Parts: sequence; C-alpha cells; structure tokens
Amino acid sequence: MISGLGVGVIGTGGMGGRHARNIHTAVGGARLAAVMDIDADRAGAVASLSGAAVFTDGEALIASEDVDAVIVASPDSTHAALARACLTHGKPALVEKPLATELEDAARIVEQEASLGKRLLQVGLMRHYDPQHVGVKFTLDDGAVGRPLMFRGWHRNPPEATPPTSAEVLVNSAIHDLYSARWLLGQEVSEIYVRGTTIDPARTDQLDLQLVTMAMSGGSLATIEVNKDSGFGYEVGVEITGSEGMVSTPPHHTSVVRRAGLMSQRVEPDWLERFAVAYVLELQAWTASVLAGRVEGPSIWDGYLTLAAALAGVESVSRDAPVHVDNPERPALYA
Ligand code: ISE
Repeated sequence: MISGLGVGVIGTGGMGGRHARNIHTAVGGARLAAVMDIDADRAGAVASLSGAAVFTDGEALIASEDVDAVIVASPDSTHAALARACLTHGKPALVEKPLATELEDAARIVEQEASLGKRLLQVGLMRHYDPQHVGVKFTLDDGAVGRPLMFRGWHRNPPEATPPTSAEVLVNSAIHDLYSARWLLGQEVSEIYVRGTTIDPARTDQLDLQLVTMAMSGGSLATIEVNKDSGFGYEVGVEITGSEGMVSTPPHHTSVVRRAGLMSQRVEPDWLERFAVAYVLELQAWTASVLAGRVEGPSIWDGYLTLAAALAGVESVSRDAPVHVDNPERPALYA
C-alpha cells in the first residue's frame, strides 16, 4: 500500500508545476497523487514524475478518493470556486494568492469555513516562509529595534509576455507585500493611496510601476514599490524602521564576485529561483499541519484582508485619492 498524504495539484503552470515537483521530491509524508490542467499534455508531463492521475476538471480532482489534500495553483480568477469546492468536500487545501479576485467571493469563503468551525484552507502568502523575511520577523518580535514605526517593501519583477493590468499589479503581485506589512508590523492596513506610472511608453494606461503608501491600524506608516518590468531581474525585500534601530532583509543571497576592479552579485531572474527554499518550507509546513489536523499558515482571513487592501488600492488608482480600508472584526476561528 502506498502511504502518505495524497496531494492533488490543480494547475501545472510555473507555480503549480513547482509545487507538484516539490511534493514529489522534497516533502516527507506527502505524495503527488493527482494533477489537473486544461492542457492535458502539460498535466501528463508533470504526472509522469510519480505516476499521478491526470484530470482536466478541477472539481473532479477534488472529489477523487485518492486525493486527501489539494493545492490550487490555477489562474487567479478560478481560485474562489475551487477553494469553496475543497471546503464542500472537506478537503484541506493550499490556495494560491489571491484567495479570490472579488471581495464578495472571499467573504463567502470565510463564511463557509467559519461554518465548519475549523480551518481547512491556507493561502499561498509564502513570504511567511522565506528565511530572510522570517529573520526580520524574529528581530522585530524580540524588540531588538524597538517599536516598529515604518515598513518599506520593494518588489521588482522581470517583464511578462502579457504585461499585467494596473489592477493585477496590486491584486496579483503587491498582495504579497500587503501581507508582509500586516504580518511584520502586526497591524492592519487602514488607508491606502496608490499612484503609478507606465514604464514602456508603447503601453497605454498600464501602470506597471506603482508606489503604495499606507496608514496602518497601530499608527505605523508603510510604503511598497512594485515594479513589473525592472529591466534587471527579480528583487524582493523589506526594511523596518523601529524606535531604536532598523532591520532589513539582506541583499541578494547569491555569491559576491570580485574581479577586474569590480565587485558584483548575480541577480535572481524570477521568483521561482529567489524563493526556491521558501516554496519547499511552505509545503513542508503545510503538509505537517494537515497531517496533524491543524492548518496553521496564512489563513483565508489573511487572504480576505490582503484582497480588501489590494482592491482599495485599485479604487485609489482610479480616484487618485487615499481610500479607507474596512477591517471587520476578526472571526474567532482566526484569533
Ligand atoms: C507571482 O504570481 C508571485 O506570486 C510572485 O511571488 C510575485 O513576485 C509576482 O509578482 C507574481 O506575479
């Protein structure tokens, strides 16, 4: 008999493909049981790693008896319905960010999970597992730099074949930094103001460089620079100013080369390389928590609040004004 948590992965693009490989090669206690993609060939190539079953329908994978837990890594607009199907089938799931693209859908998922009375879902807000971010969190929680006063995040991306819309820059990318600000400061976003500019003049109204300014519920300030076409590769970091000092993530963790009068460091090309370790740690922690019957990582409440802030940011862009962010009372399940 094959043992281990049978994991089904929905979506086998860059992120889903990486999750499937990590489940197969790097996560003890889990096995790749099934994969789903509307592109059956792409799903078949990933399934061949482990002899996993291939599906072209997400709900059929979720319902499969051989699937104990699910990873949802399909396009953003499909996350909400698949998250709800996992709850309906009582299957624990790691749902990639954003939890949903509409706030009403995210609220419905929160209600559905709350009615079950226990957490089954985790959201793929994976900076939570990046050793560099975790180091900053430890320093802050230790009180080593005093009371946190200001968060500054930078998030520079390589260009994409289809450039994101202004809204996608916030809902798909900046959502990670919104989580980092909330998690590291231990405060919610109470007001957001976003301005943007277009990097390539050939594009029309796509604001692919955005500056996010926020007021936080505990009185701290926060800014995020999101650049979707950096021209040099991928770079994500945070810096926090405290009342007694500052703490930041280190620069790139690639080797430093000194040669011919120059000192240089290779820049990671994309998130799959920059966060390679974090993706493994995320799945190891998720699998262990599912096996222990206690899902613990970033919750759908985090998914809901980060989406609320990102969508308020979208509204801020269109109104060119600061927008208040509603933070409803935290349900007991997410205390
Ligand atoms: C992508 O979907 C991710 O999750 C990456 O972490 C982020 O840096 C990138 O901007 C997103 O498009």
